[in-house]
Amino acid sequence: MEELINRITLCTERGKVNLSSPYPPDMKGQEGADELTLKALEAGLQPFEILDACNVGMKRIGDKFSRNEVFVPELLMAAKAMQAVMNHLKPYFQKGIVEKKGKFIIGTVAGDLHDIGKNLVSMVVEGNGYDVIDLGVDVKPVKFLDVIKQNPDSVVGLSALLTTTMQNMALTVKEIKQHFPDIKIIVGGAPLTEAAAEKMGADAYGPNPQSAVDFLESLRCN
Ligand code: B1M
Repeated sequence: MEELINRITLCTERGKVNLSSPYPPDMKGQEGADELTLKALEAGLQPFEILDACNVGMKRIGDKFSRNEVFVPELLMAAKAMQAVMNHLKPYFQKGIVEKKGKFIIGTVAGDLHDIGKNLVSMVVEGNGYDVIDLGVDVKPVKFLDVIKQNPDSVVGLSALLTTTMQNMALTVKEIKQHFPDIKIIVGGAPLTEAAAEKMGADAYGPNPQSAVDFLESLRCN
């Protein structure tokens, strides 16, 4: 089991998508994130354990990027490998409940193209019985306002991965609260903190996908 986990971490870090992928050249002919995830699930590993393995790989490649040891193409390949893993995990996060508990609008804020974390939050929230309206990446405040207008009974989730786009997140929160003061907003993403979330006027900070579910559930109790 540990060997499988380590290989999934390595494939995510190195951007090894599947067996037929020629990248990276030194891993040509080896199984990739795609096949190893299937094997891990068959062996009984839990989807969240597999996800943790990928997050370790993403952290490693991110740290290398910070040290200028790799560049954007390597990050893109790592994201592709992680996507291959998520394709297999999606059904596990989505299966189950049929009756919808409420609506959740989510998007990565303007200027930010990172969507892996946001997609995970979408999957987990959907899997917990909510209707998810995923607006994608680089979502301008006006788009959020349009969709909230059509779905006034929703809760909103904002994701940001860049310290620079946290400013756009703050602006988005401000715009939403100005037009729809009763709409509840949860914000998340690597550069966020509880304090930053509070400062921008969000109702909650989510360090991980489960925290978004917990927030939604807490609103149902009130
Ligand atoms: Co970018 N990137 N990237 N990148 N990238 C980071 C974020 C960075 C930390 C790398 C680094 O320097 N070490 C750095 C940001 C530095 C900073 O701002 N402080 C960075 C940079 C600089 C950039 C570019 C500017 C690089 C360039 O072009 N020179 C550029 C910006 C593009 C843009 O957005 N305008 C860029 C581009 C890219 C790629 C496109 C190549 C690719 C993204 C592909 C994609 O998303 N489809 C990419 C990647 C892959 C990364 C790293 C390596 C991995 C991000 C990731 O997916 N993590 C990242 C380094 C790192 O994070 N260590 C990095 C895994 C994911 C599951 O985690 O998204 O944090 P995360 O989500 C978590 C939680 O945060 C939380 O739940 C998730 C699961 O636990 N969460 C929420 C997230 N949203 C939530 C919302 C919630 C609740 C919880 O409620 C609503």
